[in-house]
This record gives sequence, structure tokens and C-alpha cells, in this order.
Amino acid sequence: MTQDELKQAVARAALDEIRPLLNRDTIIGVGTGSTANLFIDALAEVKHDFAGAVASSEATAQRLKGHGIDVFELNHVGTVPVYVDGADEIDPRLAMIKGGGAALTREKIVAACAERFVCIADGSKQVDILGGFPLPVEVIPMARSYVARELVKLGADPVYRDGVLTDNGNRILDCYNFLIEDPITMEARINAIVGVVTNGLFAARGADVLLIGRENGVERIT
Ligand code: ABF
Repeated sequence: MTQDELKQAVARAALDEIRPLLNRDTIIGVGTGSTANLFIDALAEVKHDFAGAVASSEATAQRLKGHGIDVFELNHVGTVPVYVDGADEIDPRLAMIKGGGAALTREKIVAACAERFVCIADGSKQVDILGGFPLPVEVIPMARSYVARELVKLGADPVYRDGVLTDNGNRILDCYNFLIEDPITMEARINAIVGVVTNGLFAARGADVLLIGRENGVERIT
């Protein structure tokens, strides 16, 4: 199976996972990225069975609307029963690195408002220790250099993601050569740097369910 076929398989498995939650009032949280896009396409098949979605990015909102799925503002919704999103890496405790697509802040906000986080990923995303994928950090533009110096003190090699402006008007630093032994502690330490908006560690609030696509099928891990 190709990577795309594995993503397709987990997207369909996610639809089966959330189907029992769907009714006319249900609003679900939807993530960003190529795997989440396939989930959105699958979701379109049942669009008459639920009320709509909260989107974690402008791109996701556009795709949902393109399928005729109503998009709600999070402030008008409160909590959502489930949030479905991909990841760049996920460890055995279901802590993740996210934000390769620069949507980490809105993803983390929607995840915080979700009763359950369902992560969908192909097998290449599973790792023992997070950090092979460069950890994204969203920063207020004027704090970029300061935050980069502070990240060096934590052991990272931050690289400015040139030309990328987030949906929130901020910049991204990607932390290379930064293996993360204790994701919960590191998430908090990076968040404590002045000028950091969000970092891509989803550890304090990791996934509740992982649907991982492999050659022999989709495995469900909790
Ligand atoms: C989002 O999409 C991100 O947080 C992560 O960066 C990315 C995963 O990408 P893909 O599904 O395209 O592999 O969930």
C-alpha cells in the first residue's frame, strides 16, 4: 500500500470511529493536513447526519464548506465531542509533534475544547522518542530572534520557516536536532518563553485514540 492509501484507510476508520457520536446537533472538530483532508472527504458522505464542524485552519474551513458542511465558530460552540486530526510524529504514550502545516495553534485550541482526540496517521509517523521531525514553534513576529536564542538554550537548533505566515499572522521556528525525552515538561518550558504563541508538542493533552495505518490494516491504539 502507498502512503496515500494508508492515509485513506485511517480516514475511513475515523469516520467509523465517530459515527456513533453523530446526530443532528453534533458539531465535530476537524484538523488540518493531507490525512485530515481525506477524513473531510469521507465526512462529506454523512453530512446530513450531523450539524457541522469547527475547523482548525482556514484551509480546512474552505474544504469543509466546499463539501457543503457548515463551519461554526468555536466561540459559539463551546466544546466538541471529538476532534480528528493527523500528526507529524506520535509516541507510545500518544504524545505528538504537530504543526508541520503551520496550523498548530488553532489545532491545539480545538483539541483543548474536545472531549476526545482521535489521531489518524500512517505508520511512518510512529516513533519511540519525539523529535526526529523538527518541532514547530509559533512566535509573535517581533519576538522571533529572542525566542530562537532561548530555544538554543534548551538544546534545539531553531530555523526560521522563511515566507510562512500563520493563520494568526505569526511566524514559525522549526527546532532541529532536538530529541524530546520528556514531552510534557518540554511543552511547558517552551510555552513559558515570552513571545511563544504555541509549540507543536501535544503532550499535556495528547491523543485519546490513535488509528494507525499499516500494510495489514488499521490498528486502533488507546
Ligand atoms: C496536521 O497535519 C498537522 O499538525 C501535522 O503537521 C500535519 C500532518 O500532516 P499530514 O496528514 O499531511 O501527514 O495535522
